[in-house]
Amino acid sequence: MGVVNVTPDSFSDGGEHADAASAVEHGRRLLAQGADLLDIGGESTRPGATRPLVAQELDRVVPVIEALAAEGARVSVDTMRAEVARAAVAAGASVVNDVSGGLADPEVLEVVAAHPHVTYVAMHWRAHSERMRDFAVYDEPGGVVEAVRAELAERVAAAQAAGIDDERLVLDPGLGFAKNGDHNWQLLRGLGRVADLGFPLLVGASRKSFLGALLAEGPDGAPRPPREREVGGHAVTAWLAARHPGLWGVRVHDVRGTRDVLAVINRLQEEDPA
Ligand code: PMM
Repeated sequence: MGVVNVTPDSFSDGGEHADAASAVEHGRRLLAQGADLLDIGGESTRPGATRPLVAQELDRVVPVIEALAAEGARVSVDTMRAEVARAAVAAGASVVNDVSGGLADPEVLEVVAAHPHVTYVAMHWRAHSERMRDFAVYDEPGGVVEAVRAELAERVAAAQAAGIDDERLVLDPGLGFAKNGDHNWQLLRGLGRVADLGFPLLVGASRKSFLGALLAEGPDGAPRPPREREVGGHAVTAWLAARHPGLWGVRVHDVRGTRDVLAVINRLQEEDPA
């Protein structure tokens, strides 16, 4: 899944593709590099971000989805809003990627239920970006892994209750969302517990700050800037692909590098000829 953020303020690529024409161009480039799916988003979920108006979000994503879907691309919309999900599906999106798993706007689940060809990605989330740091507390037994597993199971139940079939559900542990660096590493190590819920998984590690913190360098220990975290992200992809062969997807900025990683892992996993 290649990321196309049509936002002025995303932490990872903010402002790079803020107008429709450059976002469409970027989407085409990611497709040429081998993306199976393009994730189009109009709301930055960077920690501390304030939300765009619904009309702004619609203006950002709908023309980009329309253009790329018309060219045959498989498109996902990254939104927490029913109104945006509805317009995105009408414009040709076949995946709704809801980082709140239906918590921010429960009507999203109804929109997805009403369109039986649409896949729903439910991510683990606790609060909007401006407050999510306050929710990075996992004191229960089993820590972050068991909490994410249990809270995603609740989102599955909500999706099922709204009428979304299990075959259309994908779960995402939500790296960086109400999680500190240690939580992210623990979640990656414990992902098998989330996989045990029995749904395909999507993971978004690309350019996130836990990689920037790990790869900090220089005398002041400054975090590595987002665009220089790609190799770290690729290491996560390699590790996931080797340990979780049934992984549904990775949400990444560098599609070409990710394709290279997957080609190598897949080749290594081939049986030797007898
Ligand atoms: N991360 C971001 C945005 N959307 N969606 C899913 N399903 N999983 C993620 O981890 C995720 C997401 C934030 O990253 P960005 O600013 O690079 O888009």
